[in-house]
Amino acid sequence: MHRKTGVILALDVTKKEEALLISKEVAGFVDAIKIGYPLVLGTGLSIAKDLSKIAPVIADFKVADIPNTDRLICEHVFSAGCDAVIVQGFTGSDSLMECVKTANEFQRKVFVVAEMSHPGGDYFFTDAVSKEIAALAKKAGAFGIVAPATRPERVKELRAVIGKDLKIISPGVGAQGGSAADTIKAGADWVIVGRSIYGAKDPKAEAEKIKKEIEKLI
Ligand code: 3DU
Repeated sequence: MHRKTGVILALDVTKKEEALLISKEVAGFVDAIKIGYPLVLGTGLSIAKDLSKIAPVIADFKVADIPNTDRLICEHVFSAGCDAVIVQGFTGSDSLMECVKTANEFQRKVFVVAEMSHPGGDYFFTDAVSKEIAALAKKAGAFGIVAPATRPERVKELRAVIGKDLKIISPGVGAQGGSAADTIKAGADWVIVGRSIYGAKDPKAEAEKIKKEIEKLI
């Protein structure tokens, strides 16, 4: 996954045709496509292989189980063609390390949710917890963390915890109120954008607009 545009498409549509159409349209303006339960439950995990021909695919399953189950999930995700998986860190170091170990075996990547972007997202993910999860992600050898674009100040603080080695991907831009430019300025490597792009009349124009908003900052 290389940063060219700084934009990741969150593809939460549920029909295969729509998913492929939008992905092909915006392909030049995003660096990866994030898929999750809505699309995979709607179409099946085989959609990952189709999309991986267009852009690297990140599987947002927020994996949160015991190490053995986590490993089984990650093996399926990577075998299906996904370049990275998003997992929870609150399960503890053994679960997290099993995800990273599995990713390394497949030469793929793990992102760890450090804090969520919705209004209730900092209720359990308090300052201390988020920072501890971010530190754990670093210790476990994750590729990066997920931090909220709706709270750029938290992106900045979490960047200070992980340093420069780990990447930050940030959901919450657009529909949830976050600004792409402010999020990148706060230290995120990529913004994750869903509804503002796939729900737009012209997804390509919207993706291009966000790419242009941050191109001088990356
Ligand atoms: O709000 P949007 O439509 O731009 O989509 C944001 C995506 O990122 C969506 O797939 C959601 O499930 C995911 N996400 C968050 O919004 C917030 C998080 O903390 C983690 C993932």
